[in-house]
Amino acid sequence: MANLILILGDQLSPQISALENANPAGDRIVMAEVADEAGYTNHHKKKLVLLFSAMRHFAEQLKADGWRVHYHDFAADSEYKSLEDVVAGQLTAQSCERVITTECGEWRLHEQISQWHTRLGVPVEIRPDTRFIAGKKEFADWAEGRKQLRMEFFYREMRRKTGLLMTADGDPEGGHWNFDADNRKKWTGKPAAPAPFRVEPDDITRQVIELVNRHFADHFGTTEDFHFAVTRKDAEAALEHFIDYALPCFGDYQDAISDTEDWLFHAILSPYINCGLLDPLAACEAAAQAWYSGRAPINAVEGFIRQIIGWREFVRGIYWLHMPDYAKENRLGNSRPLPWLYWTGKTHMRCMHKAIDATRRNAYAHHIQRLMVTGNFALLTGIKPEEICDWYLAVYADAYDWVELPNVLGMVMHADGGHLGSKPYAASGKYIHRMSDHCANCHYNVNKSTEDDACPFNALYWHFIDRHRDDFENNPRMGMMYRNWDKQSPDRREALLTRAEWLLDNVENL
Ligand code: FAD
Ligand code: DLZ
Repeated sequence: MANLILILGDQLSPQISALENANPAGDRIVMAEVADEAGYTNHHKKKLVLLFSAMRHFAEQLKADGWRVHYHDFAADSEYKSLEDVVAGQLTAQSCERVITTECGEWRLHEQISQWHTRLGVPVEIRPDTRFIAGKKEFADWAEGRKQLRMEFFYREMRRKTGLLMTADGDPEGGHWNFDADNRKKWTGKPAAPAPFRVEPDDITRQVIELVNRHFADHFGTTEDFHFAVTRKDAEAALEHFIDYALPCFGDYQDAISDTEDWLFHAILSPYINCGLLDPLAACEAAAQAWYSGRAPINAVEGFIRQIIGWREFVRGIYWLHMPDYAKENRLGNSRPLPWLYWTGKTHMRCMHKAIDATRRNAYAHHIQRLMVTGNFALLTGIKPEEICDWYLAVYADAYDWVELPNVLGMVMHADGGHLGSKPYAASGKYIHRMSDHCANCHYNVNKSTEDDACPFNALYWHFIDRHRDDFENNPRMGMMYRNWDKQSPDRREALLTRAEWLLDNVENL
């Protein structure tokens, strides 16, 4: 029986479960660039180039390895608009009797594929995505009966399961599970941040850049200076580059923000890990090896591994545990539309401008920019979760619903009531000042709160605290904030709230 094997744009791994036990001589692989997937959000142009080029390279590799591959190139006037259209067309053309695929990462597409057996009239086998360390059921079993789900405890399970940074006696290497306390240094320019890994576009990538510039001209961002890896070999070289040049300082400066450096000591591996070019476990094993051989300190290596087998696995677990209702959560009752400045970066707030401008140029901003700058601003100004989620889904090369949604709706917006953090990550300008050198170059003064030139984050922070008293006053981790707020004089509180109201009324012109 010949099978039609569908490989999605974020499943570019020869180990993908859909290919297990497949027969290169009889089965047919389908991969497709289609308008529905390229257009369900305003994907950054570099994300489109990355995916289409990586898909094309992967298809070429499969063919070279002896597979029969039907690859559907994007064409604006194609009659095949959706993955279903392409699969239906190939079922007829190839007289295959069954579709095999690996579970996809988005509820939207998952719902569609779940209906295919009736819509297409053939059996559709959906296999688990074994690139993740914890299966969906495993996470649900772990979550079952727990009053609160905390990443840290889940992470320890994942350490035990993988054996990463574990001693033979079953203890964490270095005597602690977590070295985060060492990971909060401000970066003052030294040591110099390494140049990011670069791959110059080959013929395939250049063709895709042309295609994206022609057909997706109105999408966010730019294709200029595209230098992402688009093959497994180059993604593995990017991992080596990170281990050699950035990992040693990754921990120390993990929370730092720079006015001049876009990438600092971050891995810049999420675009590859998420689309299948790089195996997450292999990345962790390479980092662990760097510690065992004395090439990187434990706070860096543990921090990196925690991001992948802890946070990354945890957010995926939360997504599948709570979808589809999760996407509709708005526990803080936000109603503000997304300010246009998120698309233009036109604002005098230096940190916001820099984070959005880097996002526009690179389809990348590091975690603290996403969380404490653009995220913090969205939280404090009360932007509708669905609108800020759609922005994050569009603008980053690593964005897929399963990972973006819990990070934004949960971690940033606290709209799910706190699955991703026991308190919101709300912060005033002081935090940004402590972790970055933006404020010295900013139009606003971070040391002021109520004046016309005061940093907007300051008054907005207190407005957030004040308006959400009912939500957070009894949260043990927020009590101090409320005591600090209540200690201020009525005149001072009034002035802060008046300034914040003005900022909220003028949010488009800050
Ligand atoms: P590093 O900082 O070097 O971290 C190493 C790796 O850890 C990353 O490559 C990534 O695979 C993993 N990782 C770290 N933090 C997280 C996390 N919170 N969730 C999942 N994986 C994590 N990550 C995405 O992959 N896609 C997204 O769409 C996405 N959206 C985000 C939105 C917001 C508001 C926030 C606060 C975070 C988001 N993240 C997302 C998590 C994180 O910011 C990115 O994974 C990270 O910035 C990617 O860059 P890097 O490879 O240099 O990561
Ligand atoms: C994100 C994306 C884009 C932009 N284009 C395609 C595509 O043309 N074909 C495809 O198979 N996948 C694409 N993807 C990824 C999917 O939209 C979807 O996000 C993931 O497959 C979910 O796991």
